[in-house]
Amino acid sequence: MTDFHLRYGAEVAEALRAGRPVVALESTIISHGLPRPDNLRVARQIEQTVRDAGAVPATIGMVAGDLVVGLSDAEVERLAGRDGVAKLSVRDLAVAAAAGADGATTVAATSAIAASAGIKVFATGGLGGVHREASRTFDESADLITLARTPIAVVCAGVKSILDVGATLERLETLGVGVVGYRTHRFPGFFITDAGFTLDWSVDSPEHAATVLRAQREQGTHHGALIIANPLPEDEQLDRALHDRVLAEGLAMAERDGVAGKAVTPFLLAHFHSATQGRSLTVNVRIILRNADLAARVAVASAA
Ligand code: PSU
Ligand code: MN
Repeated sequence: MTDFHLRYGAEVAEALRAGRPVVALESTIISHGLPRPDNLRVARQIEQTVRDAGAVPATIGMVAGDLVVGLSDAEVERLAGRDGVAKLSVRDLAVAAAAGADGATTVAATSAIAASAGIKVFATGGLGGVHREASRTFDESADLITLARTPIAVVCAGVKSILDVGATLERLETLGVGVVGYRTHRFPGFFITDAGFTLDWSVDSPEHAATVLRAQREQGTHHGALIIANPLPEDEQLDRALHDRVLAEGLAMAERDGVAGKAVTPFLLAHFHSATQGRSLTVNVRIILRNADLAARVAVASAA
């Protein structure tokens, strides 16, 4: 018999025991969201950014069937460098463990694992959401339903503009997931500073965000996530015309090639990175590092 482990990195285990601030990080952006070899360099930069802001990074993923909260540098390198790393949403975790697989966790899987490990804050790039044409394809990311039942703060740059942003916001409302803008009332569209939708609420500091999290816990309304939407400054976003052209092209290619299911998001991201000659990659990296920094500050404020 094999037994199925959930392992903690030593530093993360110690930080959790001591009540020090910890930030969960996902691994799908490393294995499926960013091209090699930049992905490994970026994964390390994300962790360093969290450290620089005073928190401990806990990158989550699966190595040979073991779920690891706080991958070592060698384990991050393994998930970044190999072919055949599976993209794992929540439903895949047990099956992949039984197969002894290597896998990268999505927002859904990472938040579920992080919350059960007692981690309160998670940084990512952008959430999954409702795809365009979802009324026909039913393609809605499991990120949404999972966030509805997972108590964690997720710092992100909204959802990617490849999705139906309005429908995603409607679903988050239905599912009872809190959404606040960070110093803005405009919901960001990942590569784009403003996706064209207004938010009811905003927070203006990490301490303010930490106060919301504490209020959720004290009210007992913390069964779902709090999304902290952190837009890129306007002068750092992807050029709008370039963005719109590449997106239209990518959607047409995905349709033509019959790309479906969990392959859709990686396909469109890879198309962006090649069709913009790396400009979307630069923007993508800035998004993740800014989110890692803010998440660490929220974790520090929450632990204080
Ligand atoms: N956003 C990014 N890059 C990514 C993803 C989101 O900027 O790689 C990944 C996240 O892991 C997210 C997943 O949870 O895509 C959503 O995939 P799907 O649409 O198949 O649920
Ligand atoms: Mn999907």
